Amino acid sequence: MLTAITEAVRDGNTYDIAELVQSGLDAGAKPLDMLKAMTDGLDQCGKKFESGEYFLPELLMASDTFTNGMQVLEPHLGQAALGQAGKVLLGTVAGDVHDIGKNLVGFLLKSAGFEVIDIGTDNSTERIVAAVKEHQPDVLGLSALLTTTMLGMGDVIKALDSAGLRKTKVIIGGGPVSARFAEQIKADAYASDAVEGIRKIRELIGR
Ligand code: B1M
Repeated sequence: MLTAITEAVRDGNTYDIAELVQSGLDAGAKPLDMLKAMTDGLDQCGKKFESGEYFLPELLMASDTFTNGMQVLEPHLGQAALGQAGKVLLGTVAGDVHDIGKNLVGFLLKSAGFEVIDIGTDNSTERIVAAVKEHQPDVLGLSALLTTTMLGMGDVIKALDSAGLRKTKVIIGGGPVSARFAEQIKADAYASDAVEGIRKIRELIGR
């Protein structure tokens, strides 16, 4: 059944995914295993895109399928008392519309009791700095999936420094970024996946 879920996301089967996820839940599958099966589908779709077997429409269909599946799965990922764990502002940097990883981090943070302010995708440095000023989050989480857009993360950190806003800690994540890159741009933390992201955010806040 997990394989069927992975294949449905990979092949952009937007129609059957909700039923597949519901059947998995009914059969007692663990929600986190189903989440992994869905993200594996996106990964496989990405590899096929890279090898030239799939094209942009297939990427879009896979992404829509993932979103449809999440609508069924999200309520089962658990919910702790909202806002008690801390406040996190999330967004992707300028030029980047990939939001599935960011959304996943957001889902898990909310489930763990964090207040999440999601400013969406393709945010200019100025917009991110203004949002930090307005919301005063404990942590700013930035996501980038392109080797070109990841450079915008460094710009955001420099701008936060200049505005005297580094009381807010910065964590970065996304396919092309790494712990080394985080160090280079002076981010406070890097996470390779959403679960590690939640752990690192907890460490940054010290709660
Ligand atoms: Co695009 N895309 N895409 N894409 N896409 C990639 C990223 C790519 C690797 C595909 C490939 O070539 N193999 C490639 C990037 C190459 C590069 O720069 N090195 C690529 C490209 C080239 C492009 C376009 C340029 C294609 C084109 O137009 N020719 C274009 C750019 C658009 C733009 O942003 N300006 C584009 C467009 C798209 C779609 C819109 C079609 C769609 C995105 C839809 C959406 O997000 N709403 C899409 C998709 C779906 C993908 C792939 C297939 C899947 C990405 C994904 O959602 N993965 C991707 C290939 C791949 O990644 N294998 C690909 C699942 C998600 C859960 O993983 O976001 O990495 P990810 O998040 C992970 C971790 O990175 C981490 O946690 C998550 C796991 O738990 N994480 C964080 C992420 N953010 C975090 C933040 C944290 C902590 C952890 O703290 C704050």
